[in-house]
Amino acid sequence: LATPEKVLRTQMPSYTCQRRTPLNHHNSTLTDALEILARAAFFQSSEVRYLGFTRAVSTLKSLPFKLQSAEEAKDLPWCGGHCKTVIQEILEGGVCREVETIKSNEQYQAMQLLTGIYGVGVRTAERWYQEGIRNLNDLKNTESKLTVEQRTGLQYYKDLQQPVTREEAERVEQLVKDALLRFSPDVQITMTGGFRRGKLEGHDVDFLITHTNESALTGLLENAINWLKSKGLILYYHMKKRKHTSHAVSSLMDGHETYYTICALPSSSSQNTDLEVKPHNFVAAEQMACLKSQISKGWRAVRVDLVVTPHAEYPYALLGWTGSKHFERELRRFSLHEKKMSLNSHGLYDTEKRCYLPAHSEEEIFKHLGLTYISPSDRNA
Ligand code: DCP
Ligand code: MG
Repeated sequence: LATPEKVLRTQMPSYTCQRRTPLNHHNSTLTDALEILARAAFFQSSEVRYLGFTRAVSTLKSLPFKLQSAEEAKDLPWCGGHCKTVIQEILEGGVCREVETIKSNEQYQAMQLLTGIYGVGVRTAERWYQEGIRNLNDLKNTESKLTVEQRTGLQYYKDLQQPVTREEAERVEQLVKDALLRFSPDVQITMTGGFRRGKLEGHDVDFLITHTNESALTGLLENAINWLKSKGLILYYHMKKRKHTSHAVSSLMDGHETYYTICALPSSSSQNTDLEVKPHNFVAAEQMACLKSQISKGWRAVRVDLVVTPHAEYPYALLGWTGSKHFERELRRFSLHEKKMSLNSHGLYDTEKRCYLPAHSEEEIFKHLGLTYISPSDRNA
């Protein structure tokens, strides 16, 4: 007779967006190992292997109990083949040789370090590695070749490596609200990303900004950023307007304005430190020296992403920016393959009926897709 666990294993839906993935789960030894294999595949630009490992990780995170044997893994979606071997080795011997080899591999370690710098992607890190760059010190000699973004990433490296706590995220939220409400009292500001999913820390803080009156959004974020800058609270920013998308529902805004910033978050205990933070020149050569320590200045650098969305697209933007990345990827894959609908952060397009499906809430989007609603805290895939 099938045990309840066996039933759960054999009936686990294949798409991540069809099931709940809580923050805390029962198989972290396995997922930690598989995540290293996924990252190594990502560094090698092997999309297929990256997705294979990532899907196995997401399945194990959804499992409401601890997996006992590799035999059980064969019932689970995406946990066969290579993943099953890894699972077996770990469950039987505690470690996986392949994972241990990767962890001690020089190129893996260098890629991990270099891609950890703000503004450095896999291709840049790979090129640097081929040029002999192994650590931050090696980068000093090539400083003139770095982009402004990368130089800023180096400058605040230590601060940006340090996870942002929920308490810090809430203080960032207060700063962002102070700045925006100054220019528009009815603006709506929502913290998205990992913190909306209940994470206790993150690598940045993400916000979504909207207003029922679309014209109130014009220039709003720019004004708020300039105000924060005048207070010395912005160390760096760049703005990206997303390329024109056929999904845009709004007539005034053809893409979401996104500001990628690094803020100087004043320490909680110090008072009026915001006025003492000096304006920063990102390009000065001697700034490499700042790498040594960013601590005990009364503030820390925090990455903050700010996105403006027209009100009509807000539920789609909220769903798109809450993540996790893998949950989003699976939602889009499910929409297209199972429902012939194209989903992004602007809207949902039914390719058979040839129409956009408006929504007033995230719940309504799940309904359009014929999916059971999954709350943000269960989207930690
Ligand atoms: N996002 C996405 N695809 C991208 C970038 C972002 O789907 N290429 C969405 C999903 C992410 C969310 O935006 O969850 C926020 O992006 P982050 O990179 O900040 O991811 P998290 O907030 O989930 O992680 P962290 O807690 O480390 O910040
Ligand atoms: Mg985030």
